[in-house]
Amino acid sequence: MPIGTTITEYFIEEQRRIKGVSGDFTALINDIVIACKAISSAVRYGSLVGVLGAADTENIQGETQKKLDVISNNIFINRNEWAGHVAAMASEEMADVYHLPTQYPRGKYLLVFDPLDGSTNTDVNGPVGTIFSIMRRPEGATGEPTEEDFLQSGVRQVCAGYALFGPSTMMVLTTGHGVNGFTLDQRIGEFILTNPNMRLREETQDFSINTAYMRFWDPPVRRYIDECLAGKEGPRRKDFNMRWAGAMIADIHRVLINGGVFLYPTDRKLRAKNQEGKLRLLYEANPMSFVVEQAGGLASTGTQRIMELQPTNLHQRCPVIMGSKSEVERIVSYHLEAQ
Ligand code: AHM
Ligand code: MG
Repeated sequence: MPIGTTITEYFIEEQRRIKGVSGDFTALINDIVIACKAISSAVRYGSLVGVLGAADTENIQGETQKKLDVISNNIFINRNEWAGHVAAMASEEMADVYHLPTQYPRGKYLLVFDPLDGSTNTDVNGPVGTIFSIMRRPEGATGEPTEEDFLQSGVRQVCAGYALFGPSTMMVLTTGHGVNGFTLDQRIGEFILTNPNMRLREETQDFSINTAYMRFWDPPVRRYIDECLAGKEGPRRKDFNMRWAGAMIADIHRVLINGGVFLYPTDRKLRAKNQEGKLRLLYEANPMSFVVEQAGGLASTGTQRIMELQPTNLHQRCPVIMGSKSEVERIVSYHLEAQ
């Protein structure tokens, strides 16, 4: 049986189309792909290799880390620190910028990642994934990269994507020219292009939000969900479905395939803790926004385009509303009307 287009082949072809490139970017993607395969393997073997459960440590957000959070973070670091393509890295699991060991050359890219999004799902054999975003180090910056260098808005991302560890392992990514999905063929250990040029469906009746927080929501979010729940008898004149995997990566992947909207909005409870949202801007909201927008969707806080937010710190949070264009536009219009 012929092997389809591998992810390496895809990026080498892409590289050939751009004159005078060094190949650094293609090599970096290659290391990210290997890291995702290694994380996929650790996730897949679960209890058999003793990687489930808590790690007895907390991350910068005060969340108890899972063993797999720590393992995945280490895999991502080890795979990407040696080759000379990145200048520094940052992740959900590390308080500060990760500076490369002195023996390794510094490259021109900054890499941010959430090594295992939705990691509470590991204990129940639910879907989890890795999210990453690549930026260029600002022009003229010298010495070791600082936090400041990472504080770039999402529109400056060079590439972003995710690996989803579900019944099959997939990588979905964009370099700003559409979105492509690859499925890991476990028989040969290669990601094969299975979902070229992914586009978000316009017509939709799915929404994805944790309704346990309904009593804390702001009126525009409440209005949107109430109208969905009213179904055929309500102003939308159709019935909706609700889905919540508990891992943003799985919920947004479903939105990419089936259409719909994913919301993790700000609410009264989060604001009382001085949080603008739950999800983190640099390594969760921005990369997923880049993918969704490149597939023809929209990503907003309710009042602002996520990718235009100016980050002020590495672990900043923001409200997230993303998915099919018309649904996000509707929710944004409800926010504008409420102002
Ligand atoms: P994590 O990066 O620590 O796993 O947290 C992010 C996850 C998202 O994947 C998911 O959408 C959300 O947290 C679920 O939160 P909640 O438990 O409040 O529904
Ligand atoms: Mg996460």
